[in-house]
Amino acid sequence: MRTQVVIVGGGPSGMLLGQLLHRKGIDTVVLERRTREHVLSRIRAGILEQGLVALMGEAGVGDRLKAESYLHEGTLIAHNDQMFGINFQNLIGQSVVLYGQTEVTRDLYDAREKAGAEIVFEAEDVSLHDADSDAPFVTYRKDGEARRIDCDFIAGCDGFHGVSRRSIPAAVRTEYEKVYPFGWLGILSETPPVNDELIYANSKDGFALCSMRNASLSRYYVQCSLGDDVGDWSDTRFWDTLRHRLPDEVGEALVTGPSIEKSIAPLRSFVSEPMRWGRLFLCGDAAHIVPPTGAKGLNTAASDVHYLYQGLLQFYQEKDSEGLDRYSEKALARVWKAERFSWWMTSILHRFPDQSPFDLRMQAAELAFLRDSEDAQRVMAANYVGLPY
Ligand code: RFL
Ligand code: PHB
Repeated sequence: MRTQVVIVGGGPSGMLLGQLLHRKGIDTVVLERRTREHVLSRIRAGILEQGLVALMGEAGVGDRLKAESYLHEGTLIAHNDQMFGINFQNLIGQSVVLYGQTEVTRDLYDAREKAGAEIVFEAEDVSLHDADSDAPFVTYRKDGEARRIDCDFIAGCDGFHGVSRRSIPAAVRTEYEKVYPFGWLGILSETPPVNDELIYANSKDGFALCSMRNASLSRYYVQCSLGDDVGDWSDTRFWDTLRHRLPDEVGEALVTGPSIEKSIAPLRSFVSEPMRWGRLFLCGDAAHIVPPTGAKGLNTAASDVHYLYQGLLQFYQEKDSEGLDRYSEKALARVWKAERFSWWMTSILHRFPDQSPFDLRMQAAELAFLRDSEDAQRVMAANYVGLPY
């Protein structure tokens, strides 16, 4: 079998790229290791930048997002018992929207199915071959049967644990990594959110985040120890910990209930350079990871997709490879800024095991400066709503 672009990974980046290309008549096959149900059971990002919203519109899947997403004009930041707001709309005239990654992916699956474009779920042993030649191909197994797809290009959209990045010879890659000494425990509960806006809280016992999915579905996170297991965290322990880390007035307003999902994610900053090797292009978590504190993971995956989509269009429509040749450079320039912002948000909002009294004062001064300086708030707002593509 032959196609123009093989997309490895049917997460949000692979599906968005596939849909954008399909609308321009460029043929793709998506190979996804898991089932559709499994991918849609993963609860991840919630905040979308306008760039991603616009791309969803361009991919023809913007209607439900437009109707059901929630506009967030700002955010709240708490430090111990004090809380202040940052209004992105007033500061820079832009906002973000809240629409879960699960819904983004569901809309893209539905659109691909409607278009009749090919997606192979439960594709096993996906291997990339001759990606640095003019004739790359991908092999995999489906229902025990070996299959091969020849193609022009391979898009590696298979996440941090995927096969694509590892197909680039180690001598070609440079990896940058920072592993944080804590994780996030997240729960989903069918309770009304404690506030209309998100609350990022730095308390003496650690970080907490109040987020949501809709008026009756809340998403909350607390900083936890690296060795913690979900089984260590009863719902009661979670709610007590969360309430304790929020300013009193917020904690008192918190409505608790049974969790319907509970998971732990380690926090990591990671970048692998370059993002292109021959005819293989990496997108999203396959090439980089950010700690979720800045809500940048999914949004940075989307900007990669934008650059790769533009490069492929230029190649197929104008026979010009300039966009593809510059893909890695353009994507990485934006990736590193998202890495910096996510690292900064993480460093000012969490408690670190080895923090000295001096470090704590630095954190307090950063937060006081952010509270008091409109210039500092404008910088934060520009990064949070998303830097231009
Ligand atoms: P994904 O979503 O990981 O999708 C990759 C897909 O590739 C498949 N796959 C393979 N398919 C074929 N062959 C193989 N060998 C394969 N190996 C893997 C996988 O099954 C999967 O379906 O990457 P993508 O598309 O780049 O999207 C990136 C986003 O998912 C990610 O940046 C964010 O979700 C990060 N992230 C969060 N970001 C936020 O902004 N806010 C959050 O609250 C947030 N929480 C999270 C997160 C990431 C997590 N991970 C990766 C464990 C919580 C977690 C737990
Ligand atoms: C979420 O709603 O899951 C969420 C929101 C903001 C973040 C991280 C996660 O920074």
